[in-house]
Amino acid sequence: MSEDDGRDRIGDGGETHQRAGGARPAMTTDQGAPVGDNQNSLKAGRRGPTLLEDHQFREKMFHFDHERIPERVVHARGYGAHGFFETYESLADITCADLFQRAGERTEAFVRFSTVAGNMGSPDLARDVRGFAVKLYTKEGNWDLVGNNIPVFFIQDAIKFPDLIHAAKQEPDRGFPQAQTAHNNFWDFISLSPEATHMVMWIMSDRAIPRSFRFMEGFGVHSFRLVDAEGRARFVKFHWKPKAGLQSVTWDEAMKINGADPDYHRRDLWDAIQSGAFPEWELGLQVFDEDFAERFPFDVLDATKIVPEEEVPVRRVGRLVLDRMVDNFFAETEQVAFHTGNVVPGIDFSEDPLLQGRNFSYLDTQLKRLGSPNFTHLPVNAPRCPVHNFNQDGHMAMRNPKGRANYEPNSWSAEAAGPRETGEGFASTPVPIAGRKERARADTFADHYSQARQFYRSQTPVEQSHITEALVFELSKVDVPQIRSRMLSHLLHVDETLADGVADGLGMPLPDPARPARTPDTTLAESPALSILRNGPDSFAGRRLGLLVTDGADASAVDRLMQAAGGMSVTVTVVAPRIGGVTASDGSTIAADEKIDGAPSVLFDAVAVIASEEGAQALARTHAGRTWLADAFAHGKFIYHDAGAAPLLPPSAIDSPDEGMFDAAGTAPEGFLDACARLRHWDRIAS
Ligand code: HDD
Repeated sequence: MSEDDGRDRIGDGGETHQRAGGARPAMTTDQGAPVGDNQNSLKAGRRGPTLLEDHQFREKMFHFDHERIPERVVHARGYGAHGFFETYESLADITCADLFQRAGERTEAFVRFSTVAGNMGSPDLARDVRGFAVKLYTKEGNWDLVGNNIPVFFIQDAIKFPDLIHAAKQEPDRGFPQAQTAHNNFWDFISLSPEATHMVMWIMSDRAIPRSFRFMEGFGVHSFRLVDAEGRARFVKFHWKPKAGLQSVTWDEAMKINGADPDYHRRDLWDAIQSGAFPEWELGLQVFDEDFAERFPFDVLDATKIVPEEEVPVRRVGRLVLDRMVDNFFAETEQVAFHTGNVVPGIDFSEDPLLQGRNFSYLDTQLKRLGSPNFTHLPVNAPRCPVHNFNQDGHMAMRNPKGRANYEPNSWSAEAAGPRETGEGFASTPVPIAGRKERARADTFADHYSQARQFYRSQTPVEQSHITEALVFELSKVDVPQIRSRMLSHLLHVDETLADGVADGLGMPLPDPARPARTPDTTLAESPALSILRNGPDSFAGRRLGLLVTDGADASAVDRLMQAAGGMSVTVTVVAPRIGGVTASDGSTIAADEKIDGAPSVLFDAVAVIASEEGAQALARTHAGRTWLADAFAHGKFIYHDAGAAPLLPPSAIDSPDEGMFDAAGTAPEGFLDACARLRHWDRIAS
């Protein structure tokens, strides 16, 4: 800063920073008055003090001081994008919902993905449920499908929700742990809530550590209703199926990714959309009638249960494409307000007590968070169809009724009278309801273990071992032995081998099994749809290859690999010892995207090393160099390397090379990338 004119300067040479002028609009205050100097407050003399009269400073600081709004009480950390939903074929036979009437119809969409427990600044790879909230701006109003990436929930009745969330978040006396369930309070609550056992299987599986939002499923969870033009209703469960297949990371990777890139999922979605690789999901419907609901051994109103896809197949009825990032994170992703109660004619609720409670909670929370009942006036929340009613006033009202009439009925002339009812809007399905007023749970909700067992037994052995390891990890952070033991007493009803494995991992004896509210059914058929590994991608497209290079690397080998990857829609990140890149064997420069210690191999789906022996030897003397391939090998990744890379290979890879290792001398890059579609060589790490 120079004393002579008080204007900001950069660089140590004292040169004035030349800001681009021309097309940039002139800066103004919020009142529109021009601002000539945005760097210096108004002072009495150059060395101050600052004058109270400085309205420009006062306005700027006032606005800054009020920038924050309360973060969401759950799902605080999220990331959103715009896109569209396209209907494949008319569904007029099952619903009169306008967006499903015409094949090819496109409906504008906004989606927000989130973690549940962590605060806004928590890392993306926490072991947690992911929110999958979709807003569809239909011609008959906004429909919000506020789902998760797991099709069941922890509790059956919304009255337990505050306790569940209190138990999952930081413990109140100490304010930690952040964004994790590995603590006493969570497992205390869970072990005292047997209804959570099915959900526990899901969150201890790799579903809770997805590789990307792009590679996870979404679920509406509850049974809803579809209603046709004649008023006939059928139950429906909603699914989002990622076209790119399912994929998760391993727990060791998750912990390391959280350090290396806490924004891993955000960055992934940003990169994909910005590069034009728009992620897609298909909307799937499981439609069933009252007869099926009666026959089905579980209550379809119980949100801790699924309807297996093998019993009611998922009909794919349209696709959701995310093709545009927000212009402003706060305005859109932070201010978007979802509400399960936002349904449109043709879609109705069921009596699920969890859904009923949600329908109350979401409006309430939006008022708290956004500060006014007028949050529907914000562009991201505003319907794209006309809105006419007599709701008025309130903070920040931008859409008040015009003219004299602000009530109904009125007898003003047609032009002045305002909107009228048509008799054709949303009609609740006239489900007959009878019963005594009581605080009770239906007997049909009493089976807490059968589907937990079905889920566990539907996993591949690798996935089963991950569930065991996750339970051991989490419960090892619980320092009250009785809580651990109580969890084991539930696991005994899920699967004895699982309970044995967890008890062994904890170094604890097995207790007696918990007394079940209903004897579990141990004969449920396995459901392959529940496994991630059985529902992986067809190709390596959309994935990221980490390519480590050193000085002296073979430029043509690098080029061949890059070409092959580009041809298969695989993104390559070039990692080098220095960000300035390396000098290849032919003297050319290979540009780097990342310096090695900022880009450990956990960030990539597969890795390759093209190096000179001297370059590799030098790198092997650093910690980042030594761990790069060692980690990739330990995580079961596919590895492509040339002869020069040898000093970087871990001893186990040299002693026992396996089918997940590809020597550039004997394999074309295309062959390696084809193999990568399997994502990992599980045999290497199967315990
Ligand atoms: Fe919820 C947010 C999904 C049960 C109360 N929920 C929220 C979000 C998602 C879900 C994805 C984030 C929306 C966004 O991105 O803005 N919630 C679920 C699912 C549930 C569920 C799939 C069970 C099937 N939720 C649930 C219950 C209650 C709530 C039982 C209360 C009775 N949820 C809320 C909330 C939140 C919320 C407090 C916090 C922020 C918000 O609504 O907008 O109202």
